[in-house]
Amino acid sequence: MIRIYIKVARGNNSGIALLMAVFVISLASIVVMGLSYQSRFDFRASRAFAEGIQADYVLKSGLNVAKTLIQLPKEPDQDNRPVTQDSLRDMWARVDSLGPLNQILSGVAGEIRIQIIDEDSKLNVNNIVTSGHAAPANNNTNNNSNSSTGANNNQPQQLTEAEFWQETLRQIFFGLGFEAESFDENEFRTFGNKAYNAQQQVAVLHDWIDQDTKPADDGGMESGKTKGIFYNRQLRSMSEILLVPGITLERLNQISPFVTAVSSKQGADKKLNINTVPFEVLRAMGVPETQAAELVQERLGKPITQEILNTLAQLVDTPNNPSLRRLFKLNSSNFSVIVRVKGANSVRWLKALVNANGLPPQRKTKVTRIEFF
Ligand SMILES: [Ca+2]
Repeated sequence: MIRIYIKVARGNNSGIALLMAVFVISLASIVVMGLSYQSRFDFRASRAFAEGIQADYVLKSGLNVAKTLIQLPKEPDQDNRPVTQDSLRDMWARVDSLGPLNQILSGVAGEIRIQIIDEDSKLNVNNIVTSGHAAPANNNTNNNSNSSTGANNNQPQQLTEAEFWQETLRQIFFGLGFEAESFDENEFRTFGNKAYNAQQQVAVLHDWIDQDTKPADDGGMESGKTKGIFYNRQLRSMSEILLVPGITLERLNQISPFVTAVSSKQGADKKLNINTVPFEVLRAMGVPETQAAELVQERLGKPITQEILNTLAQLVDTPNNPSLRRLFKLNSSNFSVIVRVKGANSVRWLKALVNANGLPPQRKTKVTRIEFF
């Protein structure tokens, strides 16, 4: 038995050599595969890096194109009369509908798109607070609840501008169907996982912005317990609105076509541009539906002028609201610019706030905020 065993063992020597050869070849293959993976990875990393550098420059070029579009003189109206107002007929408003802009910014790998949004077409949420202070404690509850119907008040009390904007914001939230909601505490949707109804949401926004630390009228919730949650200053961007209790990501998306957040330091203007303001905001401001629809239709052909605005104000001004003439203007001074570059491996974004001063062709623009994504 022993002899047989040795024989078998001796006979296996050549087998070991074969096994060794297979092992060495496998090892070499693994090393080669590893090296080729590493080199492919390095190649991709360097390509992504180069693309990133290029994209940054293209994004900045896109921003310059956008600034030029905002400064461009306007096309004459349908009666061939000169136009100075900023309206949705302008090139800046239509640039997104043209599709990718690779013809303008040629020689770039990837697809470039630009979108310019007039921030002065929207209600600036900072308007709901009087110059950073708490609103005067007027007994205006009756006026507020009746202002949408505008009836049954013998002596209508004139709303302050801040109160008027509070009521407008309430109407916008109400129109979007804001109701009180509670979310599961593991969802982390907003502070306290509670969303508020239209009236309370406006009060909580007021709490966040106003300088005092007392709860605002009509459902505010600021107290000693909420220290650090309310910044007690003006909101500076739409992303910042997410910090306000009750505002979930979904609600932010819902309000962003109608609401903006530009602080006084960033050049905020309380007035809205009547040539770009959305139908929904006109309605929330108390403009009757028929007039709002006519206005939106008419301004497509020729922009609203001061003369038309004065006539409109005579038609729709109500005694307890500040005059429409004081709330509207004909040009815009704040524009959001969004530039997107879609490369082979990545998509890069730029979002900027551009402040425009003066009327074209002498208009000057200045970037007051810039973010890269
Ligand atoms: Ca406060």
